[in-house]
Amino acid sequence: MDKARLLEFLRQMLLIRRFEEKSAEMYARGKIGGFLHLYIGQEATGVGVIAALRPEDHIVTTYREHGHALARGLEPGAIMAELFGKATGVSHGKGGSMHLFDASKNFWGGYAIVAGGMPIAVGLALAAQYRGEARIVLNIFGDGAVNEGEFHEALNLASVWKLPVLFLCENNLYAMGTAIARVSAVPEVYRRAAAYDIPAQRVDGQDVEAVYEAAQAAVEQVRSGRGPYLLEAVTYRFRGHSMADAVLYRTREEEEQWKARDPIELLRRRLEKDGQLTGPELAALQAEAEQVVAAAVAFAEASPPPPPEALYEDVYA
Ligand SMILES: Cc1ncc(C[n+]2csc(CCOP(=O)(O)OP(=O)(O)O)c2C)c(N)n1
Ligand SMILES: [Mg+2]
Repeated sequence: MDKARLLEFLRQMLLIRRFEEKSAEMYARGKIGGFLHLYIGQEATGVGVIAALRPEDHIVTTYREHGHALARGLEPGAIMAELFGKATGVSHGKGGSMHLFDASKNFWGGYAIVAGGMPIAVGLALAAQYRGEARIVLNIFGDGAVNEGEFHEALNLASVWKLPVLFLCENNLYAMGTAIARVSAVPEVYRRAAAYDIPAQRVDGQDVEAVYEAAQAAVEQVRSGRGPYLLEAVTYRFRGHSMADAVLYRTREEEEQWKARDPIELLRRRLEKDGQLTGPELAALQAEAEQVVAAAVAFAEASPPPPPEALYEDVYA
């Protein structure tokens, strides 16, 4: 894979990591209200898959979506302002962390209901097929979604109608405090696709190159009109489910094992070993992430809250 692409992956992952660390800090300082679910540890998954899309493709995702939004190119300042509940936020300050939205980027949110985005993704795919558009839909969900009725309804309908959906399960092994193996008879999510005659693959979600390559193949299949595909990326969230989670349901040893496979470190080491990344280049990327996030916070701080009359705006369309 060429150096420019790998450096771009590193740049995006560093930005997401810094954005999330700063979000945690802003939450602790009372600047961000409501829920806050961090993407730290899972960066390679979103970055690798979203890089395989075209701008006209749709994305429907979950509440753990800051990284997806950044990888899609939503404005970092407008995302941070949304977390702060400000009028300049991507959802005008009325969505918050779980409801990032940008129609100009075909980024249709941010769903707080587990599996709730799946039927909507299938609907967007049906619209694209009906209108003869070449675009596809990326639908991102967690391992917690796979025992919801909507998962099965969405996969079945997408397969019956050969709809252009790439289902991406970010399997981080836990749904809140519940380990997937405790609640799923078939904990390998990709195997479930066979029940709906959907081709599927499992990929190492910590390896951005592997994710990108798997996503490219999956996207090609979906775009060709042969119907949906299910990609399962096995990954790990390094922090709690949300900021309110003391993480009492897994061992510190398990966490350390996964942190040894930090997606950013894996890519950094690979690039350095191949002589494709120098110390000053890395420092420049880190400084850029720091600067972009600092500017995003300054923008969010300086922005006004939505005025009271905005309560009645954007309610019905
Ligand atoms: C239908 C529904 N049931 C329960 C919840 C409460 N809830 C919020 S997040 C979550 C866990 C989902 O885990 P997963 O899909 O694996 O995503 P992750 O948080 O690991 O990214 C649950 C049960 C919800 N939001 N929606
Ligand atoms: Mg999960």
